[in-house]
Amino acid sequence: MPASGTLRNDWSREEVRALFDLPFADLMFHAQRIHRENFDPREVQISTLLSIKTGGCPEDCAYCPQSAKFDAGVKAEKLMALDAVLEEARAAKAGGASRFCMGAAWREPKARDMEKVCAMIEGVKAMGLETCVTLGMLTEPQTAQLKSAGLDYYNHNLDTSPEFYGEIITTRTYQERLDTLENVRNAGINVCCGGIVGMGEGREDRVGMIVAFATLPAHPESVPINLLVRVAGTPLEHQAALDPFEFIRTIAVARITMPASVVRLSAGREDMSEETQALCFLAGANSIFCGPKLLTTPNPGRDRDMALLEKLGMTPMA
Ligand code: SAM
Ligand code: DTB
Ligand code: SF4
Repeated sequence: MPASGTLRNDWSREEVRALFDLPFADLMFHAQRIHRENFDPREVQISTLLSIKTGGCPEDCAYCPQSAKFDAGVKAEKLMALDAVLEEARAAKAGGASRFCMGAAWREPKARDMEKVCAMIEGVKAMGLETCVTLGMLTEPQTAQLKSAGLDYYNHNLDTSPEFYGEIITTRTYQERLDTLENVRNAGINVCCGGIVGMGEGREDRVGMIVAFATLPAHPESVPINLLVRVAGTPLEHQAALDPFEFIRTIAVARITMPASVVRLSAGREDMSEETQALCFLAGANSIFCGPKLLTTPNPGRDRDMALLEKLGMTPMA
């Protein structure tokens, strides 16, 4: 086992596989020890999501209800107006969120989109919220522009292992994702990079996905682990449900390999028992999306989440 507190980005597949293979109690014990050395286990960071540009996306990500290639009943909309975005951000802040994440169903933003999104970032930041956006692929000048607008985090997921990736997305390469992540990192913006489990990948793909995050030149500051939301009309609609213990193991291995990163128990909580969510927190997850909607799909509402946190003696991170 690695010395605790040490950040390593030379994780091998064998090491990560061995973590996944540990007896559950040993894996949880190890994850909790690392978690407690780096964080207060009672605290959970709260982010709120808003889809600022919904649907009509040219990409073919098999999980996504916003792709124009499938009919998941999501209506394509234009980029939201600044005022409406700021109103949502104010409500998120009042609801206890510390970060406001704005998502757009784009392959990449155009110049005029960039100006509008930068105004949104400036407005949200002025309210005292941390800002995060996810807009697809970015060039170096675009990352610089976002940085000057005051962007704190950029979300761009690798989604799965390099080997399984081609089964899920054909319109954008793994390397293009890595290039965007490098541009974001070089601009001095915090990186939020995670993936999805439960898409029909095997244990070895979950190993490969964690290795991909943990061997980036620097660990992402934020690592969202999404459980596939099986949306009718997408190719993954009938995917078999993943065993919750496999999801919890993925969280624990993310925590152990990236000790200082905030690991987000991201999409999929609507279909998860409170007990599974509690085990995810014990495994080292310390962030959630709060609010009744993710981008287009339902999420437990604020009241249910606050009741769960209360039962567990957990509190929102300032
Ligand atoms: N269009 C941009 C992009 O993909 O880079 C940003 C928005 S995209 C919706 C953000 C992330 O949401 C995806 O990378 C994926 O990991 C996650 N996501 C989308 N649909 C999902 C689903 N049905 N279940 C779980 N996660 C999902
Ligand atoms: C991430 O990893 N998960 C969030 C956020 N980054 C943008 C999105 C989840 C979307 C779930 C499907 C939907 O609501 O459309
Ligand atoms: Fe488009 Fe992002 Fe959905 Fe892929 S995940 S189809 S890029 S909105």
